[in-house]
Amino acid sequence: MNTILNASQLDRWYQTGYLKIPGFLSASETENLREWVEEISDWPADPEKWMHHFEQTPSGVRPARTEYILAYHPGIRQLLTLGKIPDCASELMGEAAILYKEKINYKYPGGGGYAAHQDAPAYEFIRNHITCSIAVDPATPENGCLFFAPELHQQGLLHLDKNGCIDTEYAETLDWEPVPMQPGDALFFSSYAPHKSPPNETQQPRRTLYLTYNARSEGDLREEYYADKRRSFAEADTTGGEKLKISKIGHFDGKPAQQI
Ligand SMILES: O=C(O)CCC(=O)C(=O)O
Repeated sequence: MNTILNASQLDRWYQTGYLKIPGFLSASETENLREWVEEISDWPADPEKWMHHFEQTPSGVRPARTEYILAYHPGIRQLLTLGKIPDCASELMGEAAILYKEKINYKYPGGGGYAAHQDAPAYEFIRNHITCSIAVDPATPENGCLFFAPELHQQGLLHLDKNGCIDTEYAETLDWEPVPMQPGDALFFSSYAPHKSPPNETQQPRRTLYLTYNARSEGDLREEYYADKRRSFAEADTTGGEKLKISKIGHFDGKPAQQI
């Protein structure tokens, strides 16, 4: 396993449950990523392949998220499966890590925020998981960067509501720290680290990649995760209940919409 992190970064990780690494991608890697994200957001709908999700914003229906990208983009595949991102996830996990899921959240102007939550309840098949987010655009409190409540990631699941989010009253008692990012910065976080984000109140998108890794010793579960997710979304469509979900927990505060 390649080691990348120094002792103070590891201390911060263990203490708070998250770790920002400024300038994690080089300038050319960051520029490639920006171009790839633009290509991917223009992919036409193809329900057999990638999964696009849309939301209603004040300027119309815009992409909210794209996931299940890996097989269709060689550059993204290489970035997510080889080198410093999986190496760093492995180092933080203390054992070899393998990709579980990947998504781009676009958060276009007026795009919705996310209620306080832990990721763990949405990832049913794994026990040990870490997410790496990579900023494509600058992320600020104004355009919807992540906010974390530190030092609670060792406490298992906190008080959850019926949507699988952290109970609102309890969430209000926590101390939330904004984690602004620049393009190419990485932010690793435990799937038990409480986080949330506000809507984008600016006129520019706030695009971010979210890459979740599980311990390889638990198996390669990515296909199983996505097959289950597609099944549960299809069921929600036929029951007419929560159509247009973008996640298995109800943390998205925006307005999911059909592509037009
Ligand atoms: O992109 C964001 O603002 C928050 C995303 C998030 O927490 C999630 O997708 O679970």
